[in-house]
Amino acid sequence: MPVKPESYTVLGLGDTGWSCVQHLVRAGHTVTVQDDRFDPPCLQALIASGLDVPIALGGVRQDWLCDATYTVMSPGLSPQTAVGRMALAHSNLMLSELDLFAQAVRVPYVAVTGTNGKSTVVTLLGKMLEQAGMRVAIGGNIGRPALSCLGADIDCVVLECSSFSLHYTATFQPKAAAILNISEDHLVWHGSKDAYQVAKSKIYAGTDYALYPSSLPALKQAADQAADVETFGAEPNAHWRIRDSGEIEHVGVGYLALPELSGHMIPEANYLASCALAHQFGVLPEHMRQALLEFKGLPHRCEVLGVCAGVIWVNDSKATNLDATSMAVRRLYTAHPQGVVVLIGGQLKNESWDSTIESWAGLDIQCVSFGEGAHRLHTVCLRYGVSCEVAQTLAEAIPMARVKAQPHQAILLS
Ligand code: UMA
Repeated sequence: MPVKPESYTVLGLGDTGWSCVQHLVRAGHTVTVQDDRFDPPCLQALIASGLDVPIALGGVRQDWLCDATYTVMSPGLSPQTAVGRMALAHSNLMLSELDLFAQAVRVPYVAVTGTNGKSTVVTLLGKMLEQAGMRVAIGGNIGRPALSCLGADIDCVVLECSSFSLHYTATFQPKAAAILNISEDHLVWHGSKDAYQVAKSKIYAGTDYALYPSSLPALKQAADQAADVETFGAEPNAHWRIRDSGEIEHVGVGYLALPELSGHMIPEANYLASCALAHQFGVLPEHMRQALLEFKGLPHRCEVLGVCAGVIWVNDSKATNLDATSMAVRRLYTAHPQGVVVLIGGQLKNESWDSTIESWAGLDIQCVSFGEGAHRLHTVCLRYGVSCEVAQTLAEAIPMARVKAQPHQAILLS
């Protein structure tokens, strides 16, 4: 069916904005693009493409916002910024890249969001669907714009959705949608935790199947928009849960014996969410099991690097927020109660580490802090009696951690 040409202005010329521009031009629409930076990342690609698309740089043009039927917002653009406020005030209709994807896609798609574990779940889910013989494209926040999943010879699309991109969606309707967890993150972008949760909950608008953690009943109302709603987690009433025996059960019935997994320390909730979503696509338990067996985890996400002098080294450097670090330490300490040395630091977000570090007090957990946040973390450790040494850099911190760790203990790079 031919598409009626419309006028769009795309805000932001990063990966997402550039992907939107190409998609809209290809579809025959009138497009302008603007970025308040003077040298946005995809400017050279746009120039080299020779596409006849007017560009405004170093600011945003009110007349272009008013003239366009649609403003497509890049995910990095917070509504709290001057550009975001201006777009809000002068746009006719605001859209996300996910809406353009939803309008163009011709195969079913599944959407996954959450503060932590999104990339792991979309990757594992993709592998389960592939085991079942489906041709799958994976995209979104994982590093490949959703629109780049179009056009390929595929049977379904799995999208990692950030709260940023969901915030601007208007017409996104996945076949199945999941929120994995919600903890404080991106509060500056959204303005408040409530606004963050509202943005995440938009994933359920228009979906057939909504999945949420049994530990977060506050999501029930949003999830109930879907015809079919399920929960996953450790709570006894969860539709998808893991029995003490290690077997995954679905609505009280044994479903899949979780195989012995190695090479990574992924939270079990991520397995449950992947199985629940794959089930919606008719994937059989044996295919899920095979995918689980072959899945080695993602690089730098609770990745077991190896054992050296009896000490196990785990790289979780992709942890982007305090909750992810806290979860990784908890899991590693459960597996290695002999003791854990945590390398923490780098640039800290504006979060309070107090309750996390306080929860390590009295346990065999020691820290080496490094980089910009090293002294702030050292102060918090002192406050709760957690041993902490300060290093200037990560390179300096690694041998310090090696000296602290005893055989059978673990070192976590967070
Ligand atoms: N920006 C400006 N002015 C503009 C437009 C953007 O200053 O006019 C800034 C933004 O504030 C931001 C940066 O440019 O700091 C990038 O923004 P963008 O929207 O152009 O980003 P893209 O290059 O399109 O990359 C985005 C995602 N980035 C963000 O959401 C910030 C990528 O996720 C994603 O992989 C990519 O689309 C493809 O889908 C990255 C990310 O950090 C990994 N995501 C956050 C996270 O995971 O925590 C949500």
